Amino acid sequence: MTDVVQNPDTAPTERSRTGLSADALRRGIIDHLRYSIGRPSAALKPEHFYRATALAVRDRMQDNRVASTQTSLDLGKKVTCYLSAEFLMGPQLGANLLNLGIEEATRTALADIGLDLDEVLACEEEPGLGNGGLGRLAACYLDSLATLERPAIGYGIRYEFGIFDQEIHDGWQVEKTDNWLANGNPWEIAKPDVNYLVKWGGYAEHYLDDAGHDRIRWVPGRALKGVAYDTPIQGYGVNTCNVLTLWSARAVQSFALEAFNTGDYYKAVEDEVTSETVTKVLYPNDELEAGKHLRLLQQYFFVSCSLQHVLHIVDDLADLSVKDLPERFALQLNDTHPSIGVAELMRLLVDERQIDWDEAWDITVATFGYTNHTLLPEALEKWPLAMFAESLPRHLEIIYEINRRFLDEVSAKFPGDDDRLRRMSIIGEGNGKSVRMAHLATVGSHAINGVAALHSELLKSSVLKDFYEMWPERFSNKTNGVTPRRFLAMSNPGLRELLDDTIGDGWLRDLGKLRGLEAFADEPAFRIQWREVKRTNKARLAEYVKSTAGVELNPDWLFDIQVKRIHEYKRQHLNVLNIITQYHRLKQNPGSSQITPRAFVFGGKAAPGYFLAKRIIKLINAVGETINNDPDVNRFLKVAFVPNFNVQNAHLIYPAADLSEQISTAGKEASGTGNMKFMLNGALTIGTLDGANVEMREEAGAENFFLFGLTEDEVERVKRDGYRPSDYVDGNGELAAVLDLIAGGAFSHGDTEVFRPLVDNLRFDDPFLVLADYASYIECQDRISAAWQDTAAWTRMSILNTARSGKFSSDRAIEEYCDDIWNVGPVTVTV
Ligand code: 26Q
Repeated sequence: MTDVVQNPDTAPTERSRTGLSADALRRGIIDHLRYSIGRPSAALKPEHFYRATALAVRDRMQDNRVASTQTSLDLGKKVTCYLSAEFLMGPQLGANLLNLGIEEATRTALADIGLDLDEVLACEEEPGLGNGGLGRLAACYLDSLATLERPAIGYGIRYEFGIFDQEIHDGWQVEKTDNWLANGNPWEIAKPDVNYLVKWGGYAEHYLDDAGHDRIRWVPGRALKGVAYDTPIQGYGVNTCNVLTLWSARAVQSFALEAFNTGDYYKAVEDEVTSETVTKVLYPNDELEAGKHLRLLQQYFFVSCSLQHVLHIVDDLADLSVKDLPERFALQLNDTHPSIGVAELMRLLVDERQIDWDEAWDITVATFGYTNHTLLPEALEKWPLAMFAESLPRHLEIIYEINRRFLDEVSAKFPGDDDRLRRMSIIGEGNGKSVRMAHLATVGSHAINGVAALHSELLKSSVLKDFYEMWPERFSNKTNGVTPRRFLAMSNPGLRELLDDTIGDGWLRDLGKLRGLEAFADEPAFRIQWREVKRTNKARLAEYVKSTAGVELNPDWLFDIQVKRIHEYKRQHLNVLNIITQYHRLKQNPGSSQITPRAFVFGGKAAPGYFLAKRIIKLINAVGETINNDPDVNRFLKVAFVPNFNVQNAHLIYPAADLSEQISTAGKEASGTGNMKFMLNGALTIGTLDGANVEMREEAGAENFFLFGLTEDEVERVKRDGYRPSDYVDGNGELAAVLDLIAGGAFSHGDTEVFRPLVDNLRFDDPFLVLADYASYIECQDRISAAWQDTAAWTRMSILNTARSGKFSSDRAIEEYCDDIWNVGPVTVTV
């Protein structure tokens, strides 16, 4: 007979490194406090408890991590490599607890030693290694790849300083360096033995090889070393744990040694200092090509390390040769930032492995895919030829050869069309020659995609039109998505619980299941619960806004939110024009109590050198100061600018919105992903027919979406016909009055200079048609104010928005990439 009553002294307990119970976690945390932190109890601070907890959680992913790589190698499965200059990961502890299924156990473990999980979570310094949408998309895609059990490696740059911290001083943005590594990073594991030499500079020379063939040899001038830092990427509810490998630049010892031997010790140290600047800081100019030498080096550096790593894996596997590369690895280019990879892979194959050009080219094209994220001409990467030649002379030769063969192909298909050759060339003429990275990425990839249906169509009809005509079969759309784990389950615990109770928890892995909510949209009792969740979230945000922006918001008001990078095309200033219009109406008609009370919340960083964007931030704060302190209006309107919008505070912001502002000029926002995060959390959208808004409206139903503004076709037509913003001012007294208020110093203590550049820009240029869309926007906002009065109807629309947001899961997006572009299937990992 088996003894079911075990002796407590000999009962097997879970190991403190791997056990998932509260008891094992508690022992794991205490163990790390003692052996990894190593301080006496009295000296332990909150960040030490965070660090010990993070290390204990990291331990619990290690077996999965090792087994995941082992399984895909053993089974010969294809691996996706996502090459991205940015990964905006956000805080890791909460996400890992959720994906491992140990949130409650960890809460209990910490409570047992007198700690509160929420306080521990708040200690994490987030890795802000990205500017905005593109970097956050990469992070959502890593979460989905792991959750869908697809073997994957994210490759990027370990910036020592991520996106700057934004402070607001006197209404102006002030940038502070982001020292995210100051207290160490418990999630990464340094792999000093995984390192590669990256050479640059020097010159390329011709020589005759042993067989008498003319070959080209690169004699580089300088070198540095890339060292791998690995972060585990745990899937939700599965054993799959992929990896994010970020490269950090180091000086090459042997180079330094030479200087040391000749007695130039200081020169050696200096070299070290300059080498390490390559991964020092993230460039904060999104959507504006900067053309900086160091940026090109950053791109080449991380791509070269990543490709060398991939080829190293191939070499290590007995049954593989580089010819199998397309069968075993998919290399995805997240925009053009890593597109030097096309030339680098050719160099590694042709120069370093003596593969014949044609075969190397077939391998390259079959392996690379390219995702475009922008149509804005000023954002398309172009490197001045002279700069390129100085840094990467051999790569330039390779690009010339790629271009020569490519243009031969174009000529064969379109004989005599010289204009087409000039348009398609990888080398751009005019205004000084340059290397056009979007052309290089397109020519070097078998699959090219845009990030929303409209954007993918515009790609084919505008910037990549000629390429589409050449290879129509290479083009497709992959509408962006966001991870429901982080952007619903983790950040909106109230809604998570309500969903679980109402439709079960299947939505976490299959977001389409949210459709089950539609059946409850008309139930009064459910609507009350829905509103309670939203109100709690609004109270939570109000508290945060009070403590960071000093503005008090009433959770019963309509929360109208626009958070995203500050950019003219995103039109935060159009939002401000509405606020001033409402202000003006109240001032004109002080007795009015008809107005719907609204809290306008903004957040977002401006590129430090973007003059107008910085003035838009100042304007928001100036208007806020005036309105918030005016007793005539502050009973109906409040304006708050949340400083330092990042992933951490985004967790508080999206769940608290009633209304999401997605008001870009049609045709300019490639997709948007914040729009999806708001919809998922039950906000209604006021938006143009731009980016993914088009598909969100299709899913939600036109009656549950507030549409305004010109369409992309109309925008183009208005511009073609000679847009005159002054016509719109002359034809609209309210608009004229609003612009006069700003220009006349109503929000700047009489100062008529500070906002002049903004107002003049709108009156005389207005490149993003703010004034053309003004009347339509105001009319739409008035409809929204009226709709808010019918609480039941509003709640119904809110429920239906969440219910119909399933398409916008990054799981759906990643499945499409896996099926149509990467050809990678799931791999079950057993531990
Ligand atoms: C380029 C050269 C030099 C320095 C910086 C840059 C740079 C850096 C970041 C250029 C662009 C970016 C980021 C672009 C970005 O975030 N684009 C957004 O991508 C999202 C994901 O697809 C879309 O949803 C947004 O519509 C798009 O604006």
